[in-house]
Amino acid sequence: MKLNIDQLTDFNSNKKDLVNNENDFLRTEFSKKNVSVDAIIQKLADFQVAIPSWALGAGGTRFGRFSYGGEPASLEQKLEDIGLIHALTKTAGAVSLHIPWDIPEDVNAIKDIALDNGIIFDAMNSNTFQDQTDATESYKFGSLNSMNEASRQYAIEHNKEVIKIGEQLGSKSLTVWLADGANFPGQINFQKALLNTEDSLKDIYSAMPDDWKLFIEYKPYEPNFYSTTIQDWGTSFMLANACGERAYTLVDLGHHLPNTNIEQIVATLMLKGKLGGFHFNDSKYGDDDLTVGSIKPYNLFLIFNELVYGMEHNKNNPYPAWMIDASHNIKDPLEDLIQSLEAIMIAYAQALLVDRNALEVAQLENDTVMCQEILQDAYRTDVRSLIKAARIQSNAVVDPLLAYRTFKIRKQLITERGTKVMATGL
Ligand code: PSV
Ligand code: MN
Ligand code: MN
Repeated sequence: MKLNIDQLTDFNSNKKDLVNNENDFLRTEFSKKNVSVDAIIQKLADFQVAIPSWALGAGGTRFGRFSYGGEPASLEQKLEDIGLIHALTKTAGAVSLHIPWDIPEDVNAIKDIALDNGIIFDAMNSNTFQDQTDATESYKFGSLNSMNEASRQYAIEHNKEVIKIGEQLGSKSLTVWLADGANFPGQINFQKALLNTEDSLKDIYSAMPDDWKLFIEYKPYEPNFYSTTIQDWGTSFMLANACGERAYTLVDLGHHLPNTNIEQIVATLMLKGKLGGFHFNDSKYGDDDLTVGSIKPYNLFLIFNELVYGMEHNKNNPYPAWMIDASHNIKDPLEDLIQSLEAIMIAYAQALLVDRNALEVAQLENDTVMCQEILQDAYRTDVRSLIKAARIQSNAVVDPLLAYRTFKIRKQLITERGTKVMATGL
């Protein structure tokens, strides 16, 4: 199904004045602090986040999956679903594919659907964390870190294959996340595992076209519960440096031990020009992949505060590749993604509102109280009217969730597709 522009425009009519009035108040308040609300609205309108192909069906846990109905059964349908979210929000103009879950059968047809929906192909994801039915080598005891030369080579070749598919689609980056590690002490030799990983990544890096980037994702545990070879940002950073200039660290918000200061990791990586990719989600305990902003919104704001600072000051850092890496087993996946996009935009808008000149003065004067006040002044501002204004500017709808429900999109998808469970994915 596809939404037409008239439907969307009708939905916005009579909301424009209200949004404008709300923003007039913010305009006056923040101009006193030399913060331009209109420049912020433009930045919000430009912001695009990739949707991963695996987030469009109801997620599962190892205890089961509950289908939502109307879920996409093919890559074509997944792109159509992203197209719907993008039409409503104008913030989801990219897809991140997982190979082999989403190998395009007809590359040109897939490119046409993406183009038609205003979607570009962001980072490609390789999958060496599970054996496929036709696999001739196993990843049971590791992939790029494996002591088994044949498994290692098989995983390297898979990544090179992913690059080739990505090239055909117009992607410009590869994300490597490895489940490689050990479940028990003594199971692997840490040093050899790390060296193998480094050699394998260098091999993959050398197979990338010159205008491609490599993103190396880290994660402290799961599925291995004793050790993970790329367990933290330091290991990822070291490997990225070993690979070369176009290799970067990827931060996934769920890939930290509780209470880790993620905003400081962001600042450090951006200072060194090595923050390449970013996966949004939220968590209470581990890699919970919950809706962005559902648990720790202040933390998300503090992280965005560093991202905004880095984007303004660290010109050596590339513009990060943003992706939502969240999926849940009880929510409508499209509503979940709309909520995540909303939370991302809110945190971004609040971070853009920070009075950076005043903050610098307060920091120089060691006025700790004022430093906190300045950050919280931005965090406590209701920025939803700025996001609505950005949406009006880019022909999205002011309230995407309400529109999704009003247009009865899920019901229409169920009528079109039935109650099928998604073909591939988590
Ligand atoms: C692993 O937990 C991860 O965060 C990686 O980004 C994967 O690509 C994704 O989730 C899906 O398994
Ligand atoms: Mn991730
Ligand atoms: Mn994860």
